[in-house]
Amino acid sequence: MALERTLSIIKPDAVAKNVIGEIYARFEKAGLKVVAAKMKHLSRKEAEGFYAVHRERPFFNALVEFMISGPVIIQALEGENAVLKHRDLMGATNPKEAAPGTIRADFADSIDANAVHGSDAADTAKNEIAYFFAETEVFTR
Ligand code: RTP
Ligand code: MG
Repeated sequence: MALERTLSIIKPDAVAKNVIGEIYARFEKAGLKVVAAKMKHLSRKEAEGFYAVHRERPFFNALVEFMISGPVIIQALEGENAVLKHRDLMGATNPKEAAPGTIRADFADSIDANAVHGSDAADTAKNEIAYFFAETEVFTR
């Protein structure tokens, strides 16, 4: 299995709960390395652009409002099978359906405020990493 990268966001609810370190520890224990990272308060335009694929969905406006409600921590993670590994750590989109021990089961309150984002495939990961990071801001480790 080749090394892969994925884009991860610790959403405003989890930043507000002060569990950034606990979430990073889960990445590290699973063998995922942080190869890029920044804290940012997204503009409406940035959030709308990032979630453009969902713009026709009924939850789009609520999603954008939530993502700009406070600062987020954005990182690129690298490891074997990183996209799937990261999604396994996150758990199901709705925390009520997330498996015990997953980030969303432990830290998320609702399907809207669900603690984390993760890319859903290798090709979307590439685009999402480029959306937030210049090539010089992503490091080989
Ligand atoms: P994410 O993109 O944030 O990692 O989450 P995901 O892949 O698990 O879920 P996705 O289908 O991509 O949806 C993006 C975010 O929109 C919100 N959502 N709300 N009310 C709803 O039915 C609904 N469905 C999705 C969630 O906050 C989800 O993370
Ligand atoms: Mg998604």
